[in-house]
This record gives sequence, structure tokens and C-alpha cells, in this order.
Amino acid sequence: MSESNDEPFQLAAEAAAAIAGQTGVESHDIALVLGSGWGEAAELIGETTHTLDAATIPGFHSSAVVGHTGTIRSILTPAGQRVLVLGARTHFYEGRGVRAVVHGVRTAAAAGCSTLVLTNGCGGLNEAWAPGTPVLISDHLNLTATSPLEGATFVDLTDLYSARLRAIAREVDPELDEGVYAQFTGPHYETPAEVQYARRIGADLVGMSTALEAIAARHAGMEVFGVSLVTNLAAGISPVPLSHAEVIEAGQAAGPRISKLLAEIVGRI
Ligand code: 8IG
Repeated sequence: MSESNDEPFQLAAEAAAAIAGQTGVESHDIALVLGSGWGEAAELIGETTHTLDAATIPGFHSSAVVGHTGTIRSILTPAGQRVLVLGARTHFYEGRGVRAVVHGVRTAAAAGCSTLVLTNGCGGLNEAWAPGTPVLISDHLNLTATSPLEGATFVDLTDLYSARLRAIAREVDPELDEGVYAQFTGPHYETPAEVQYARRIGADLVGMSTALEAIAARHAGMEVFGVSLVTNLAAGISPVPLSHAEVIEAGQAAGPRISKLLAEIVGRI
């Protein structure tokens, strides 16, 4: 690896050191990224022992999006696992570059996390998924035309979204469906034609996150679990236009169910 390609990993190591310094927790086990609608979903996982302002950790920026919190929390589960909760996701559409998008994931890896739980709010292509339905991510389509990996970094993405962890999730809730998540760049939602295109190439879910982070996590050797909250039917599937208010509302309505789901899954990892 060349020196410049090393920079993101050095910054992640600095961030991990700052987290260890501020929390006194030397190593974390599981990282959890909270997406739209998932803001409150970490409450049942365990006891929050530390809440950090993300802006004080190297490489993190506070988020400007309503529904995304700018904190990093350390949670101790009843089973004794340390969970690092990243409430401050950087999206590709913010224009800070792909390194910034995956900095949280690389920091989590540097902080010792061997498992990454990625959550998001997204549009659904299956009409059976009412707003507020959680769906497991089985695979992804990276439609961002970029990668978090630089240079000749050839990484296998077969079974990127752990079949083992999906099976655990279905033990918790056998009703859970799964689907292929397509990451668009955003920040606009898709046109109805783009949603049809996504459908034809195999997507079930459309969103603006997750795929780039999952790739960086696999590169870092983490086991990845992804779960989407369908907060709206994708454009053209639904007869009504999309609104951010609808997204927030669906997240709030689904809150209790997804909080319990997440806590039970994390408890079994
Ligand atoms: I929440 O319908 C949410 N995020 N691309 N499309 C895309 N991202 C989303 C959507 C959606 N809903």
C-alpha cells in the first residue's frame, strides 16, 4: 500500500484512540450505524456508558440531516459486549468524498469491532412492504460508480451480508423478509424510471448509504449485517410523492418493533 493510501487508516486509528481515551473502553466488539428511522433503536441494547460528541473525534463531522444524530455512544450489553453506536453517518451526497463516508466503519474496525451492523431508511420496491417494515439486506448493487478501496485492492464480496447473521435475525423474527439494496448517490430520490431500472437489475430496496460502508467493512475483515427500514414505497411504486416528513414519521411508528428487533439480534451476535 502506498503512503497516501494509508492516510484513511491512520485517521481511523487516531479516531479509535480518541474513542478509547474518552470512554476508557480499550476495545469494542460490535459497531452499529444508525440510519434514518433508527435513531432511537439502540435504546434497548444495553446501558449507554458513554456519549461522545462526534465532532470531537478525528475525521468525524456532525450531520446536517434531521433524524441523524451527531453522537458516538458506547453501550455495554447484558452479555458483556461493548457496542460502538455511530449516530453520525456521513453520506456520499455530502460531497466530502468516499473516505469520509467510510471513516466511521474504519474507525470501528480500528476500535476492535469484528461485527458491523448497518441500518438505514430506504425506499421499497415490493408493495407488500408497508412503510415501517424492516427488511434484511441479502446483497447490494453499488450504483455510486465509486469504491472506498483505492489502488489494486481486490476484495471478494461473495456473501458480504453474513448469512449467519441473517439466520440469527430470522430466529428472532421469522417474518423478516430480505432483499437486494441498491445504493444511489442521492440526495434526490429516484425518478419512477430509475426505480424501474433498479427493479430490472435486481434491486428490492433503494437508498443512499450502506453499500460503500459494507465494502470497507469487508476489506477491514468485519462480519457485516445490514437491515433496512422501508420508510416509503420507492417513487412511482407509491401513488403519492415522497417527502422527508413521511420518512421520519414511518421511522417513529416502527420504533418499538425495530428497537426490540435490533436489541435481540445484537444480544445474539
Ligand atoms: I428514507 O426512496 C429513503 N432513502 N434513494 N430512495 C433513496 N433513498 C431513500 C429513499 C428512497 N427513502
